[in-house]
Amino acid sequence: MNLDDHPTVRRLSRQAEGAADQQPAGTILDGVWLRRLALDCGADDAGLVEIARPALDLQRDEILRNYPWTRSLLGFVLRMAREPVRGAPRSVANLEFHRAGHEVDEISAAIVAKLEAHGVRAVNPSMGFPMEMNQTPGYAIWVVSHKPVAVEAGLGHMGIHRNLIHPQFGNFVLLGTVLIGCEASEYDHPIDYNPCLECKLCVAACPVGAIGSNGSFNFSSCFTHNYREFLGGFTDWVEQVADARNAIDYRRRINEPETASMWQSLTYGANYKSAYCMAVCPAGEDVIGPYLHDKQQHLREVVRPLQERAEPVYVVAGSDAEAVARRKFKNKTVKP
Ligand code: B12
Ligand code: SF4
Repeated sequence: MNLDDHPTVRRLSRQAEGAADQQPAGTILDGVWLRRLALDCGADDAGLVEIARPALDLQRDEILRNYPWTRSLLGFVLRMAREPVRGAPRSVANLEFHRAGHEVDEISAAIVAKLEAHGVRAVNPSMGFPMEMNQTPGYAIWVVSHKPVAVEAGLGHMGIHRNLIHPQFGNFVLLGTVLIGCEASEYDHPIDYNPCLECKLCVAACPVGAIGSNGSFNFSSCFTHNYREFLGGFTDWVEQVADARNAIDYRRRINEPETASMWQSLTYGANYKSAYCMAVCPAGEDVIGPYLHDKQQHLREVVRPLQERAEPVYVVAGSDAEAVARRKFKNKTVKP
């Protein structure tokens, strides 16, 4: 068929010029309107960053490789409920991580739908998973790294524990980013102080010592334990199943609660094992009050129950994480 004769093409070509579904190149969107759009779609705070911002150097090529039309990034935060994240039962904390995570994805999708209706190209990379698991070597599996965008968008700074701390909501936020095909009339910039108090409660609470008091972060320690039921740990579990000689040998390697926990993650969404760094953080205007009022109470009610919680801790044999877990946490069972 001749493309010019197709009904869709004929209908479009009859329409007046300018009615095509893409904004003309060079369109500048109102920054106030864009931030308002994010809030109207459910975000709790939002900011804008231009693609040329030097702080995006590490990820610009990758963003443009996938979406070469990107001109601006709309970063936003969604508040999480604090008490569910803080309490010892991780099933409750994980419910809140999943709920808020899905909400971030829905907000991003709503923003993209609105922009598309205005003829603006836009894309909503996921909050966390799914990611690009078959990524070209040398590239990250995530499509956008939300934290640097959020920092540049004026939504907070990373604390010692590397989570973004919003000046008001503290670290109890999840992040989203929408890539936009137009420039904005104005952009945001990092806030002029770090809400992190350097109290180092995150350092004290992490069961595998992943957070250094100098702000260094041991990816492997966190990933091995906290992500036991995500990608890396799942592979190990599959290999244990494959290597087990029989059911008794399997149960020797992986006990019943661990199997049940893996089933739960596969059925209801993967569950984090700790996130204690986030749970104990007292920073942020809405969060800090009770901590300033009575630090001992914060230690008693939030920090110690997590430190004293009896639970398996997953480590690479012979690692720093194994040494820390054995030395500092007598109630925990170290599983190399
Ligand atoms: C990869 C990843 C992880 C990895 C690595 C974490 C990390 N710090 O980068 C692992 C699996 C460990 C992880 C764990 C968690 N994550 Co995560 N994760 C991501 C992801 C996909 C990308 C992160 C990223 O951009 N990393 C690159 C840069 C920016 O990270 P970075 O902090 O600078 O640290 C890296 C390097 O700079 C370097 N580094 C760090 N410090 C130092 C110091 C020195 C001196 C040097 C040389 C290098 C160095 O090593 C780090 C690890 O690679 C994002 C989602 C996304 N698409 O953005 C979520 C994200 C960062 N995670 C998030 C969350 C909630 C968590 C957990 C709390 C999950 C949980 N419920 O338990 C934990 C917290 C762990 C922690 N304290 O950081 C949230 C953070 C929300 C917030 N308020 O900041 C995000 C933004 C998801 C979201 N959409 O909200 N995560
Ligand atoms: S727990 Fe304390 S040191 Fe750690 S990030 Fe929060 S305020 Fe900073």
